[in-house]
Amino acid sequence: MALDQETFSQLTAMIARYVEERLIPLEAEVSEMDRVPDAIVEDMRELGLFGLSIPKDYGGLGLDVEEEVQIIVEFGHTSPAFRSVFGTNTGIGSQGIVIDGTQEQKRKYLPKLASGEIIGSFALTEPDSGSDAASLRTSARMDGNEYVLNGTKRFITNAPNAGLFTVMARTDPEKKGASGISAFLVEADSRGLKLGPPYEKMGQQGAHVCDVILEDCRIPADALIGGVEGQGFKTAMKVLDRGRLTISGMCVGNAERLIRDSLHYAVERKQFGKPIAEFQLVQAMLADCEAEAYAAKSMVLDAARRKDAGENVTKHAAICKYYCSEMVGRVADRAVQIHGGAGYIADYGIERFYRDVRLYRLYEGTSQIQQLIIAREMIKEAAR
Ligand code: COS
Repeated sequence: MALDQETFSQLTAMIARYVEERLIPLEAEVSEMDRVPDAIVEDMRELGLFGLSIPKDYGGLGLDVEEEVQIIVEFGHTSPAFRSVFGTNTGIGSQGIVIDGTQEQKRKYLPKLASGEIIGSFALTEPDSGSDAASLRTSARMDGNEYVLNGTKRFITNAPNAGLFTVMARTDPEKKGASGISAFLVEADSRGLKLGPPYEKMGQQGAHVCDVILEDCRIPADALIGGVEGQGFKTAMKVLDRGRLTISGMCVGNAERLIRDSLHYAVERKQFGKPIAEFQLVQAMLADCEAEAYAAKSMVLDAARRKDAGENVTKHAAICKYYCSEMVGRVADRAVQIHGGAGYIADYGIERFYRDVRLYRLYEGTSQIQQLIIAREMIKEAAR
Protein backbone atom coordinates (compact mmCIF):
# COMPACT_ATOMS: atom_id res chain seq x y z
CA MET A 1 0.00 0.00 0.00
CA ALA A 2 1.26 3.48 -0.82
CA LEU A 3 -0.73 5.07 2.02
CA ASP A 4 -1.29 3.73 5.51
CA GLN A 5 -4.73 2.22 6.05
CA GLU A 6 -6.06 5.10 8.12
CA THR A 7 -4.96 7.82 5.67
CA PHE A 8 -6.37 5.83 2.79
CA SER A 9 -9.71 5.31 4.57
CA GLN A 10 -9.90 9.04 5.28
CA LEU A 11 -9.16 9.83 1.62
CA THR A 12 -11.82 7.39 0.41
CA ALA A 13 -14.40 8.73 2.87
CA MET A 14 -13.65 12.32 1.88
CA ILE A 15 -14.05 11.51 -1.81
CA ALA A 16 -17.26 9.59 -1.19
CA ARG A 17 -18.64 12.63 0.62
CA TYR A 18 -17.48 15.01 -2.09
CA VAL A 19 -19.13 12.87 -4.78
CA GLU A 20 -22.36 12.66 -2.81
CA GLU A 21 -22.67 16.26 -1.67
CA ARG A 22 -20.99 18.23 -4.42
CA LEU A 23 -20.96 16.25 -7.68
CA ILE A 24 -24.20 14.27 -7.80
CA PRO A 25 -26.31 17.46 -7.48
CA LEU A 26 -24.48 18.89 -10.53
CA GLU A 27 -24.93 15.93 -12.87
CA ALA A 28 -27.85 17.28 -14.88
CA GLU A 29 -26.26 20.72 -15.22
CA VAL A 30 -22.93 19.30 -16.40
CA SER A 31 -24.72 17.23 -19.00
CA GLU A 32 -26.85 20.13 -20.19
CA MET A 33 -24.01 22.67 -20.30
CA ASP A 34 -21.52 20.07 -21.64
CA ARG A 35 -19.04 21.43 -19.15
CA VAL A 36 -17.69 20.70 -15.68
CA PRO A 37 -17.68 24.00 -13.74
CA ASP A 38 -14.28 25.61 -13.16
CA ALA A 39 -14.85 25.58 -9.39
CA ILE A 40 -15.08 21.78 -9.48
CA VAL A 41 -11.88 21.49 -11.52
CA GLU A 42 -10.21 23.71 -8.93
CA ASP A 43 -11.51 21.49 -6.09
CA MET A 44 -10.09 18.47 -7.91
CA ARG A 45 -6.69 20.13 -8.09
CA GLU A 46 -6.80 20.90 -4.39
CA LEU A 47 -7.83 17.35 -3.54
CA GLY A 48 -4.78 16.06 -5.44
CA LEU A 49 -6.89 14.03 -7.84
CA PHE A 50 -4.81 14.81 -10.92
CA GLY A 51 -1.86 13.07 -9.29
CA LEU A 52 -3.52 9.98 -7.77
CA SER A 53 -1.30 7.53 -9.66
CA ILE A 54 1.76 9.74 -10.18
CA PRO A 55 4.74 8.86 -7.95
CA LYS A 56 5.23 10.97 -4.83
CA ASP A 57 8.69 12.03 -6.02
CA TYR A 58 6.97 13.93 -8.82
CA GLY A 59 4.26 15.55 -6.75
CA GLY A 60 1.54 12.90 -6.97
CA LEU A 61 -0.13 10.78 -4.27
CA GLY A 62 1.61 7.69 -5.62
CA LEU A 63 -1.33 5.36 -5.03
CA ASP A 64 -0.86 1.75 -6.02
CA VAL A 65 -3.28 0.30 -8.56
CA GLU A 66 -5.56 -1.29 -5.98
CA GLU A 67 -5.90 2.01 -4.13
CA GLU A 68 -6.47 3.92 -7.35
CA VAL A 69 -9.18 1.49 -8.43
CA GLN A 70 -10.93 1.90 -5.08
CA ILE A 71 -10.92 5.69 -5.46
CA ILE A 72 -12.17 5.38 -9.02
CA VAL A 73 -15.05 3.15 -7.88
CA GLU A 74 -16.10 6.04 -5.61
CA PHE A 75 -15.96 8.39 -8.59
CA GLY A 76 -18.09 5.93 -10.51
CA HIS A 77 -20.95 6.78 -8.17
CA THR A 78 -21.47 9.93 -10.23
CA SER A 79 -21.41 10.85 -13.93
CA PRO A 80 -18.26 9.73 -15.77
CA ALA A 81 -17.70 13.29 -17.03
CA PHE A 82 -16.32 14.24 -13.61
CA ARG A 83 -13.61 11.58 -13.60
CA SER A 84 -12.77 12.51 -17.16
CA VAL A 85 -11.49 15.89 -15.94
CA PHE A 86 -8.51 14.23 -14.25
CA GLY A 87 -8.76 10.72 -15.71
CA THR A 88 -6.25 11.17 -18.50
CA ASN A 89 -3.74 12.79 -16.10
CA THR A 90 -3.86 9.80 -13.77
CA GLY A 91 -4.16 7.31 -16.63
CA ILE A 92 -3.31 7.18 -20.31
CA GLY A 93 -2.04 10.78 -20.46
CA SER A 94 0.71 10.29 -17.85
CA GLN A 95 1.48 6.60 -17.64
CA GLY A 96 3.62 6.51 -20.79
CA ILE A 97 6.03 8.83 -18.99
CA VAL A 98 5.71 7.04 -15.64
CA ILE A 99 6.37 3.62 -17.21
CA ASP A 100 8.91 4.35 -19.94
CA GLY A 101 9.95 8.03 -19.71
CA THR A 102 13.48 9.25 -19.06
CA GLN A 103 14.30 10.93 -15.74
CA GLU A 104 14.33 14.25 -17.52
CA GLN A 105 10.90 13.67 -19.07
CA LYS A 106 9.51 12.66 -15.69
CA ARG A 107 10.95 15.73 -14.02
CA LYS A 108 9.70 18.04 -16.75
CA TYR A 109 6.11 16.85 -17.04
CA LEU A 110 4.93 14.70 -14.13
CA PRO A 111 4.73 17.49 -11.52
CA LYS A 112 2.59 19.58 -13.87
CA LEU A 113 0.34 16.62 -14.65
CA ALA A 114 0.09 15.73 -10.95
CA SER A 115 -0.96 19.24 -9.96
CA GLY A 116 -3.41 19.59 -12.85
CA GLU A 117 -1.50 22.56 -14.23
CA ILE A 118 -1.60 20.79 -17.58
CA ILE A 119 -3.93 18.13 -18.94
CA GLY A 120 -2.37 15.04 -20.50
CA SER A 121 -3.92 13.23 -23.44
CA PHE A 122 -3.15 9.98 -25.31
CA ALA A 123 -3.13 10.00 -29.10
CA LEU A 124 -3.08 6.51 -30.59
CA THR A 125 -6.22 6.13 -32.72
CA GLU A 126 -6.32 7.42 -36.30
CA PRO A 127 -8.98 7.63 -39.01
CA ASP A 128 -7.80 4.29 -40.47
CA SER A 129 -6.32 2.71 -37.36
CA GLY A 130 -8.48 1.86 -34.35
CA SER A 131 -8.58 -1.74 -33.14
CA ASP A 132 -5.58 -2.47 -35.37
CA ALA A 133 -3.43 0.04 -33.54
CA ALA A 134 -0.16 -1.24 -35.03
CA SER A 135 -1.29 -0.14 -38.50
CA LEU A 136 -1.07 3.55 -37.61
CA ARG A 137 0.29 5.88 -40.28
CA THR A 138 1.24 9.11 -38.50
CA SER A 139 4.90 9.58 -39.34
CA ALA A 140 7.80 11.01 -37.36
CA ARG A 141 10.83 11.86 -39.48
CA MET A 142 14.13 12.97 -37.99
CA ASP A 143 15.35 16.32 -39.31
CA GLY A 144 18.46 17.70 -37.62
CA ASN A 145 17.77 17.55 -33.91
CA GLU A 146 14.01 17.58 -34.36
CA TYR A 147 11.29 15.12 -35.33
CA VAL A 148 8.72 16.24 -37.88
CA LEU A 149 5.30 14.69 -37.30
CA ASN A 150 2.55 14.32 -39.89
CA GLY A 151 -0.82 12.65 -39.51
CA THR A 152 -4.23 12.83 -37.86
CA LYS A 153 -5.19 11.38 -34.49
CA ARG A 154 -8.90 10.71 -34.08
CA PHE A 155 -11.38 10.80 -31.16
CA ILE A 156 -8.76 11.94 -28.67
CA THR A 157 -10.20 12.21 -25.15
CA ASN A 158 -9.51 15.53 -23.42
CA ALA A 159 -7.64 16.87 -26.49
CA PRO A 160 -9.55 20.19 -26.45
CA ASN A 161 -8.14 20.93 -22.97
CA ALA A 162 -4.78 19.19 -23.25
CA GLY A 163 -1.37 20.77 -22.72
CA LEU A 164 0.56 17.59 -23.52
CA PHE A 165 -0.06 14.67 -25.86
CA THR A 166 1.51 11.22 -25.85
CA VAL A 167 1.58 10.65 -29.60
CA MET A 168 2.31 7.29 -31.20
CA ALA A 169 3.93 7.74 -34.62
CA ARG A 170 5.90 5.64 -37.10
CA THR A 171 9.63 6.43 -37.06
CA ASP A 172 10.53 3.57 -39.37
CA PRO A 173 8.40 3.59 -42.54
CA GLU A 174 10.06 0.35 -43.66
CA LYS A 175 8.56 -1.50 -40.71
CA LYS A 176 4.81 -1.76 -41.19
CA GLY A 177 3.86 -3.24 -37.81
CA ALA A 178 4.37 -2.45 -34.16
CA SER A 179 8.16 -2.34 -34.20
CA GLY A 180 8.28 0.79 -36.39
CA ILE A 181 6.27 2.83 -33.87
CA SER A 182 7.68 5.30 -31.34
CA ALA A 183 5.97 7.38 -28.63
CA PHE A 184 6.48 11.14 -28.32
CA LEU A 185 5.63 13.88 -25.88
CA VAL A 186 4.10 16.67 -27.92
CA GLU A 187 3.19 19.94 -26.27
CA ALA A 188 -0.14 21.37 -27.38
CA ASP A 189 1.38 24.66 -28.46
CA SER A 190 3.90 22.97 -30.78
CA ARG A 191 4.02 24.58 -34.21
CA GLY A 192 2.03 22.49 -36.71
CA LEU A 193 -0.38 21.00 -34.13
CA LYS A 194 -4.04 21.83 -34.68
CA LEU A 195 -7.23 20.63 -33.05
CA GLY A 196 -10.40 19.62 -34.86
CA PRO A 197 -13.80 20.81 -33.58
CA PRO A 198 -15.17 18.92 -30.55
CA TYR A 199 -17.29 15.90 -31.50
CA GLU A 200 -20.90 15.61 -30.42
CA LYS A 201 -21.30 12.33 -28.59
CA MET A 202 -24.00 9.86 -27.53
CA GLY A 203 -23.26 10.50 -23.86
CA GLN A 204 -20.66 11.61 -21.32
CA GLN A 205 -21.41 15.30 -21.98
CA GLY A 206 -18.93 17.42 -20.08
CA ALA A 207 -16.06 15.24 -21.32
CA HIS A 208 -14.57 16.46 -24.56
CA VAL A 209 -13.13 14.70 -27.59
CA CYS A 210 -11.65 15.98 -30.84
CA ASP A 211 -9.07 15.18 -33.52
CA VAL A 212 -5.45 16.24 -33.31
CA ILE A 213 -3.95 17.22 -36.64
CA LEU A 214 -0.19 17.20 -37.07
CA GLU A 215 1.11 19.06 -40.12
CA ASP A 216 4.90 19.30 -40.23
CA CYS A 217 4.73 19.51 -36.46
CA ARG A 218 8.28 19.96 -35.19
CA ILE A 219 9.27 18.67 -31.79
CA PRO A 220 12.72 18.32 -30.18
CA ALA A 221 14.50 14.98 -30.49
CA ASP A 222 14.38 14.54 -26.71
CA ALA A 223 10.57 14.37 -26.87
CA LEU A 224 10.95 10.69 -27.80
CA ILE A 225 9.66 8.73 -24.78
CA GLY A 226 12.51 6.81 -23.17
CA GLY A 227 14.88 8.11 -25.85
CA VAL A 228 14.56 4.86 -27.82
CA GLU A 229 12.83 4.47 -31.18
CA GLY A 230 10.61 1.49 -31.95
CA GLN A 231 9.28 1.04 -28.41
CA GLY A 232 6.15 3.20 -28.74
CA PHE A 233 3.65 0.43 -29.43
CA LYS A 234 4.77 -1.48 -26.36
CA THR A 235 4.58 1.68 -24.29
CA ALA A 236 1.02 2.22 -25.53
CA MET A 237 0.03 -1.37 -24.69
CA LYS A 238 1.50 -1.13 -21.18
CA VAL A 239 -0.39 2.12 -20.65
CA LEU A 240 -3.59 0.44 -21.79
CA ASP A 241 -3.07 -2.53 -19.46
CA ARG A 242 -3.29 -0.11 -16.56
CA GLY A 243 -5.97 2.09 -18.15
CA ARG A 244 -8.24 -0.91 -18.66
CA LEU A 245 -8.18 -1.61 -14.93
CA THR A 246 -9.23 1.92 -14.01
CA ILE A 247 -12.02 1.90 -16.60
CA SER A 248 -13.18 -1.35 -15.03
CA GLY A 249 -13.29 0.49 -11.70
CA MET A 250 -15.49 3.17 -13.27
CA CYS A 251 -17.82 0.47 -14.62
CA VAL A 252 -18.16 -1.01 -11.13
CA GLY A 253 -18.84 2.40 -9.59
CA ASN A 254 -21.44 3.30 -12.21
CA ALA A 255 -23.11 -0.08 -11.72
CA GLU A 256 -23.25 0.43 -7.94
CA ARG A 257 -24.88 3.82 -8.47
CA LEU A 258 -27.45 2.43 -10.89
CA ILE A 259 -28.24 -0.42 -8.50
CA ARG A 260 -28.67 2.01 -5.61
CA ASP A 261 -31.04 4.21 -7.65
CA SER A 262 -32.97 1.21 -8.96
CA LEU A 263 -33.35 -0.33 -5.52
CA HIS A 264 -34.53 2.97 -4.09
CA TYR A 265 -37.04 3.39 -6.89
CA ALA A 266 -38.27 -0.20 -6.59
CA VAL A 267 -38.86 0.20 -2.86
CA GLU A 268 -40.71 3.50 -3.28
CA ARG A 269 -42.70 2.83 -6.43
CA LYS A 270 -46.02 1.09 -5.80
CA GLN A 271 -48.04 -0.89 -8.32
CA PHE A 272 -50.84 -3.42 -7.76
CA GLY A 273 -50.96 -2.12 -4.19
CA LYS A 274 -47.37 -2.77 -3.14
CA PRO A 275 -43.79 -1.69 -3.83
CA ILE A 276 -42.54 -3.14 -7.11
CA ALA A 277 -39.49 -4.43 -5.14
CA GLU A 278 -41.82 -7.09 -3.76
CA PHE A 279 -42.42 -8.57 -7.19
CA GLN A 280 -40.14 -11.49 -7.94
CA LEU A 281 -39.48 -10.50 -11.54
CA VAL A 282 -38.16 -7.12 -10.34
CA GLN A 283 -36.20 -8.89 -7.61
CA ALA A 284 -34.58 -11.08 -10.25
CA MET A 285 -33.31 -8.00 -12.07
CA LEU A 286 -32.00 -6.47 -8.84
CA ALA A 287 -30.31 -9.70 -7.85
CA ASP A 288 -28.64 -10.14 -11.23
CA CYS A 289 -27.30 -6.59 -11.04
CA GLU A 290 -25.97 -7.07 -7.52
CA ALA A 291 -24.34 -10.43 -8.26
CA GLU A 292 -22.66 -9.20 -11.43
CA ALA A 293 -21.41 -5.95 -9.88
CA TYR A 294 -19.95 -7.91 -6.95
CA ALA A 295 -18.20 -10.32 -9.33
CA ALA A 296 -16.85 -7.38 -11.33
CA LYS A 297 -15.55 -5.58 -8.25
CA SER A 298 -13.87 -8.70 -6.89
CA MET A 299 -12.27 -9.29 -10.27
CA VAL A 300 -10.87 -5.80 -10.74
CA LEU A 301 -9.49 -5.66 -7.20
CA ASP A 302 -7.82 -9.03 -7.70
CA ALA A 303 -6.27 -7.91 -11.01
CA ALA A 304 -5.11 -4.65 -9.41
CA ARG A 305 -3.43 -6.57 -6.59
CA ARG A 306 -1.71 -8.79 -9.15
CA LYS A 307 -0.43 -5.72 -10.97
CA ASP A 308 0.84 -4.24 -7.71
CA ALA A 309 2.65 -7.50 -7.04
CA GLY A 310 4.48 -7.10 -10.34
CA GLU A 311 2.59 -9.74 -12.37
CA ASN A 312 1.99 -9.27 -16.07
CA VAL A 313 -1.74 -8.47 -16.14
CA THR A 314 -2.36 -8.14 -19.87
CA LYS A 315 -4.89 -11.00 -19.72
CA HIS A 316 -6.44 -9.95 -16.43
CA ALA A 317 -6.81 -6.32 -17.52
CA ALA A 318 -8.54 -7.44 -20.70
CA ILE A 319 -10.82 -9.80 -18.72
CA CYS A 320 -11.75 -6.96 -16.35
CA LYS A 321 -12.38 -4.44 -19.12
CA TYR A 322 -14.45 -6.98 -21.06
CA TYR A 323 -16.51 -8.24 -18.13
CA CYS A 324 -16.97 -4.95 -16.27
CA SER A 325 -17.95 -2.89 -19.33
CA GLU A 326 -20.42 -5.52 -20.53
CA MET A 327 -21.71 -5.90 -16.97
CA VAL A 328 -22.47 -2.20 -16.53
CA GLY A 329 -24.26 -2.22 -19.90
CA ARG A 330 -26.56 -4.96 -18.63
CA VAL A 331 -27.02 -3.20 -15.29
CA ALA A 332 -27.93 0.09 -17.02
CA ASP A 333 -30.41 -1.73 -19.23
CA ARG A 334 -32.08 -3.36 -16.22
CA ALA A 335 -32.06 -0.01 -14.39
CA VAL A 336 -34.10 1.49 -17.23
CA GLN A 337 -36.41 -1.53 -17.08
CA ILE A 338 -36.94 -1.29 -13.32
CA HIS A 339 -37.69 2.43 -13.65
CA GLY A 340 -40.20 1.68 -16.43
CA GLY A 341 -41.31 4.83 -18.26
CA ALA A 342 -39.31 6.95 -15.81
CA GLY A 343 -36.17 5.19 -16.99
CA TYR A 344 -36.65 6.70 -20.42
CA ILE A 345 -37.28 10.24 -19.17
CA ALA A 346 -34.34 12.59 -18.79
CA ASP A 347 -35.43 14.00 -15.38
CA TYR A 348 -34.58 10.74 -13.61
CA GLY A 349 -31.00 10.59 -14.94
CA ILE A 350 -31.14 6.86 -15.65
CA GLU A 351 -31.26 7.26 -19.42
CA ARG A 352 -28.21 9.52 -19.18
CA PHE A 353 -26.20 6.80 -17.42
CA TYR A 354 -27.49 4.29 -19.97
CA ARG A 355 -25.94 6.43 -22.73
CA ASP A 356 -22.82 7.27 -20.70
CA VAL A 357 -21.85 3.67 -19.97
CA ARG A 358 -22.08 2.62 -23.61
CA LEU A 359 -18.64 4.09 -24.22
CA TYR A 360 -16.91 1.64 -21.87
CA ARG A 361 -17.38 -1.21 -24.35
CA LEU A 362 -15.63 0.82 -27.03
CA TYR A 363 -12.72 2.91 -25.86
CA GLU A 364 -9.33 1.62 -24.72
CA GLY A 365 -10.12 -1.44 -26.85
CA THR A 366 -13.55 -2.80 -27.81
CA SER A 367 -15.01 -5.87 -26.13
CA GLN A 368 -14.04 -7.87 -29.20
CA ILE A 369 -10.39 -6.76 -28.88
CA GLN A 370 -10.45 -7.75 -25.20
CA GLN A 371 -11.77 -11.20 -26.14
CA LEU A 372 -8.98 -11.51 -28.68
CA ILE A 373 -6.33 -10.50 -26.12
CA ILE A 374 -7.71 -12.93 -23.51
CA ALA A 375 -7.68 -15.86 -25.94
CA ARG A 376 -4.22 -14.99 -27.27
CA GLU A 377 -2.80 -14.86 -23.76
CA MET A 378 -4.47 -18.20 -22.93
CA ILE A 379 -2.92 -19.79 -26.01
CA LYS A 380 0.50 -18.34 -25.11
CA GLU A 381 0.15 -19.78 -21.58
CA ALA A 382 -0.75 -23.18 -22.98
CA ALA A 383 2.33 -23.15 -25.18
CA ARG A 384 4.64 -22.49 -22.21
N1 COS B 1 2.46 -5.04 -22.84
C1 COS B 1 3.73 -5.05 -23.36
N2 COS B 1 3.98 -5.38 -24.65
C2 COS B 1 2.95 -5.74 -25.43
C3 COS B 1 1.62 -5.78 -24.94
C4 COS B 1 1.40 -5.42 -23.60
N3 COS B 1 0.17 -5.44 -23.07
N4 COS B 1 0.80 -6.17 -25.94
C5 COS B 1 1.59 -6.38 -27.01
N5 COS B 1 2.89 -6.13 -26.70
C6 COS B 1 4.07 -6.27 -27.54
C7 COS B 1 4.14 -7.70 -28.07
O1 COS B 1 4.83 -8.55 -27.17
C8 COS B 1 4.91 -7.53 -29.37
O2 COS B 1 6.28 -7.41 -29.08
P1 COS B 1 7.38 -8.28 -29.91
O3 COS B 1 7.22 -7.82 -31.33
O4 COS B 1 8.68 -7.88 -29.30
O5 COS B 1 7.00 -9.70 -29.72
C9 COS B 1 4.43 -6.15 -29.86
O6 COS B 1 3.94 -5.46 -28.71
C10 COS B 1 3.32 -6.27 -30.88
O7 COS B 1 2.27 -6.94 -30.27
P2 COS B 1 1.20 -7.80 -31.08
O8 COS B 1 1.91 -8.62 -32.13
O9 COS B 1 0.36 -8.51 -30.10
O10 COS B 1 0.37 -6.64 -31.82
P3 COS B 1 -0.91 -6.74 -32.73
O11 COS B 1 -0.76 -5.80 -33.85
O12 COS B 1 -1.23 -8.17 -33.05
O13 COS B 1 -2.13 -6.11 -31.85
C11 COS B 1 -3.76 -5.67 -30.18
C12 COS B 1 -2.38 -6.24 -30.62
C13 COS B 1 -4.93 -6.06 -31.05
C14 COS B 1 -3.91 -6.29 -28.82
C15 COS B 1 -3.61 -4.13 -30.09
O14 COS B 1 -3.53 -3.57 -31.38
C16 COS B 1 -4.73 -3.46 -29.33
O15 COS B 1 -4.76 -3.46 -28.09
N6 COS B 1 -5.68 -2.83 -30.05
C17 COS B 1 -6.69 -2.00 -29.47
C18 COS B 1 -6.14 -0.61 -29.36
C19 COS B 1 -6.94 0.22 -28.43
O16 COS B 1 -7.18 -0.14 -27.29
N7 COS B 1 -7.32 1.38 -28.93
C20 COS B 1 -8.02 2.34 -28.15
C21 COS B 1 -7.27 3.62 -28.24
S1 COS B 1 -6.94 4.33 -26.73
S2 COS B 1 -8.64 5.14 -26.19
